[in-house]
Amino acid sequence: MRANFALSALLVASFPSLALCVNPLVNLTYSQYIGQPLANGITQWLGIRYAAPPLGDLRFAPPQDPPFSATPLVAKKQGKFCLKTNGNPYTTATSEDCLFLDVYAPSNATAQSKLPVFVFIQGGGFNSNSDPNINGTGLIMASNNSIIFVTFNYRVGPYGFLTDGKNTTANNGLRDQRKVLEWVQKHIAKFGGDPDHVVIGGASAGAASISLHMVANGGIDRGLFHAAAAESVAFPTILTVSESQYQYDNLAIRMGCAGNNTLSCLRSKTSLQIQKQNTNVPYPGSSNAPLYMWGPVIDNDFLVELPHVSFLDGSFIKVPAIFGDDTNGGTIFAPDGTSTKGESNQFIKDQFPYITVEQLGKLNELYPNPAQDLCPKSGCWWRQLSNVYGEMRYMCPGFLVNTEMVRNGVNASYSYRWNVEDAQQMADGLGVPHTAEVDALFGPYNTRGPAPASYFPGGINAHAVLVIQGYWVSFIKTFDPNAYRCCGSAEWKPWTEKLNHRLLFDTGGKTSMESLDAGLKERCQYVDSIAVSLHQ
Ligand SMILES: *[C@@H]1O[C@H](CO)[C@@H](O)[C@H](O)[C@H]1NC(C)=O
Ligand SMILES: *[C@@H]1O[C@H](CO)[C@@H](O)[C@H](O)[C@H]1NC(C)=O
Ligand SMILES: *[C@@H]1O[C@H](CO)[C@@H](O)[C@H](O)[C@H]1NC(C)=O
Ligand SMILES: *[C@@H]1O[C@H](CO)[C@@H](O)[C@H](O)[C@H]1NC(C)=O
Ligand SMILES: *[C@@H]1O[C@H](CO)[C@@H](O)[C@H](O)[C@H]1NC(C)=O
Ligand SMILES: *[C@@H]1O[C@H](CO)[C@@H](O)[C@H](O)[C@H]1NC(C)=O
Ligand SMILES: CC(=O)N[C@H]1CO[C@H](CO)[C@@H](O)[C@@H]1O
Repeated sequence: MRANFALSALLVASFPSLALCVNPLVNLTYSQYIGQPLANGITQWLGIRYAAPPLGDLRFAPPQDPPFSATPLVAKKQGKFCLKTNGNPYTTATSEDCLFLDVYAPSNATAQSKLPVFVFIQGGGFNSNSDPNINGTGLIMASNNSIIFVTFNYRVGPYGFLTDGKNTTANNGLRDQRKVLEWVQKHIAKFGGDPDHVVIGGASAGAASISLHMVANGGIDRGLFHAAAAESVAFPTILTVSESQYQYDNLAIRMGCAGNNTLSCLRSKTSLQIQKQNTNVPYPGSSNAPLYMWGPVIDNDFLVELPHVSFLDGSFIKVPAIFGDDTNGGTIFAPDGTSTKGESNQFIKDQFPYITVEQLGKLNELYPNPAQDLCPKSGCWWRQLSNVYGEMRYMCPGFLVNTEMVRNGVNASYSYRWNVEDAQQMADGLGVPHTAEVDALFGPYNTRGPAPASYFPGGINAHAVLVIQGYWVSFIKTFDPNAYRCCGSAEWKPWTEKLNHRLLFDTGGKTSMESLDAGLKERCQYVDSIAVSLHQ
């Protein structure tokens, strides 16, 4: 009796504040969605449509507003993710109808909370959705339930990046992402979020997307985001619309659509028919298909210049930003059978078709391969190629952005290296591979996985999870990674033109600041010097 009385007194006492909390049933005006409060004090809304299904005439078209629905929709299930290139055409995990987002918010947030918002752009080389369905509760709990998390799918491969230069808009996959950022502006306050405090995050092509939103339309700031945290930014080959015409023509030919009306022919096919032909072909002049063929193009609208040039020119949105990378960013991409210098060079040529033989020769000088006999389980040029590719495509471009930020007046420019070694990844020869830290940032249970065993509670790198979450939560809340950093971790000092230093995340969660060594600086100086000729 006594206990019951105490309980009801407690309920009455807390009722006024409960009444203010965001209702799990959120009215987005075009639809109402019913979220699901979880035991950990967070409510999740899964599978919210942020755009109309991109089907029929909307295939290869920019995203349109979502349709109206009168009955409230139960937001309990994630949407399917987008069709990938080189995928199994019969998989049911993906669908052409894939423009969905998920929101995670503290259940006690109110419409007045104005919580910082973290919008994460997953990677996948613009040809797949590599980490759909990230669970935001791990990072939100690391913030003591004081941030909101949004994750989403966007179109990739031909669905996101096909253009014929006449009747289609280019870069629709990036336009999907922008549609999400506009959605956040319109609706996130209804979940307790602050539309004037939006941090965009992303890994790999997601980080590349961040860089492209920064330079989009020549760097016009639409107020869609206020800080950015980019993990392993990719600077791929960027073609103009006309240079990419061969991709369109090749698909049209293989689909049996050659003729006067290729676009309506392509739109008349089922997605299964397209998926059966959704494969890559070599860049003109290369021997083999690149890892990722479809991608952003210079369309004189969304993209007006090569990203490298836009950053050099200062034509980008100037917000506090983190741009960092993993120690061995190339290992998961370079074929582990690479056993000759010729094979190494050919792989680079296949990804960067504009590279010259002189430039390849210079790269061979800068990346010698003295320890060729230490490779019993792999080709003896695998690690050499991994180093070239990892630095050209990811690490050096990241430093370029760090530097151009500062040169253009943004002092809050932070760099890092994730060097947290996991025994299995080391044994597999991967070193500390591309985007490994994503599993730590969200917590090892919360990504597509499987996360490295050492990141789980009790593992030697479990502490590194708390450490990276501390920095990210700080940055998301204050645009400074140090404000709430965790448990004795190092002060993360900003990048300066003079001090090219970065935060080093080490095994076990140890942290320190490190300066770039002379060899890395020299290699990146050369890589930067050829970036424009490579169309990066
Ligand atoms: C949802 O919001 C819109 C716009 O404010 C309003 O017209 C509509 O009546 C609301 N729906 C419900 C069910 O409250
Ligand atoms: C929500 O709960 C967290 C702790 O979980 C607390 O720090 C925060 O102040 C609460 N927010 C509101 C608006 O009550
Ligand atoms: C996210 O994690 C929480 C805590 O484990 C769980 O309750 C929730 O259902 C998860 N959400 C999804 C979409 O898996
Ligand atoms: C979360 O709470 C812990 C324990 O009170 C505190 O040390 C930490 O700074 C808090 N973090 C944030 C982001 O509020
Ligand atoms: C394509 O258009 C041209 C010019 O309008 C016409 O001469 C030709 O017959 C058309 N070809 C086909 C296959 O319809
Ligand atoms: C950046 O740092 C410089 C040197 O400390 C300072 O003069 C300048 O005001 C800072 N700029 C901003 C935007 O904070
Ligand atoms: C299918 C379609 O709309 N085709 C049009 C593409 O654009 C050219 C040039 O603007 C038109 O002539 C086609 O009719």
